[in-house]
Amino acid sequence: MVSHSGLLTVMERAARKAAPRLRRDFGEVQNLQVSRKGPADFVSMADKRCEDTLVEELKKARPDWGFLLEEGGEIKGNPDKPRWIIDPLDGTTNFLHGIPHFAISIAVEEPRPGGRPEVTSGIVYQPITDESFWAEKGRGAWVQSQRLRVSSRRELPDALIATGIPFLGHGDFAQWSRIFGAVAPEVAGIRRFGSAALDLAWVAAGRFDAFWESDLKPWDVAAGVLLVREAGGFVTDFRGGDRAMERNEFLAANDVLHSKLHKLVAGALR
Ligand code: 2AM
Ligand code: CA
Repeated sequence: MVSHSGLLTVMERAARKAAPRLRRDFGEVQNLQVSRKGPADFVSMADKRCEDTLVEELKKARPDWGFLLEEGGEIKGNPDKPRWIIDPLDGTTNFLHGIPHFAISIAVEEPRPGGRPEVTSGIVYQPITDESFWAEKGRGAWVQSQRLRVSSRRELPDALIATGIPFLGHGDFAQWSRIFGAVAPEVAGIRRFGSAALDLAWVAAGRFDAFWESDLKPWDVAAGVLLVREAGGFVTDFRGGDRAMERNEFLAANDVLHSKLHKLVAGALR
């Protein structure tokens, strides 16, 4: 058993404050599926409303911190203080189609004088299952009060792997196809569930053995990457280097599978 820090309590409280409305809106989306215009505008409003609630709650607790928001962009705060990185609804396409697989992601990024800022706390909250995946740097990854560890599977034929597939002109189809072509024949299965934040949380929880995706945004991955690392996993770029954020390539797994996968992926991209 472990208890959160005060900061994590603030983050979880904000997510839980925004969640009931999101759940209600999700119920409404299911009714709107049949309307001619569909629920697209309604979903953008639900997304924005959720973000507004999160910002309001977090501002109350840390008035001088800035924000990086999926919907609202950047809100400057005191540059010497941390900032919040928020995705109010990761898995929007699922939400829009009435598929109950989406999450709120909140991360804290701390400035490092003379260096890259660093994510030190993160939460991925799934409003439908009421699961709260959280991590703090140096204090491990958890779901509610249960410690998370990445899976201990070591063999590719046992590994279930999550990915994100390029869509609607976004992303590099040729690159994704090459990686898929190299990985899929070697592993137990590939899944595309549509929320990068939950994919990473599920790698941390050992549900998925690995994850790869490129062309993500900081708010999709800020909390999830910390979760995987604090659960004992590796997150790198596709060449196995430590520039996942800069190259916008994410390969996450336990140490053994990570080294096997990164060889396959690097081979495919040669
Ligand atoms: P979003 O749900 O917040 O938009 C999955 O591939 C990741 O890509 C998700 O984290 C998702 O974040 C993002 N994404 C953005 N637009 C997408 C789309 N049209 N289809 C699938 N994923 C999308
Ligand atoms: Ca997102």
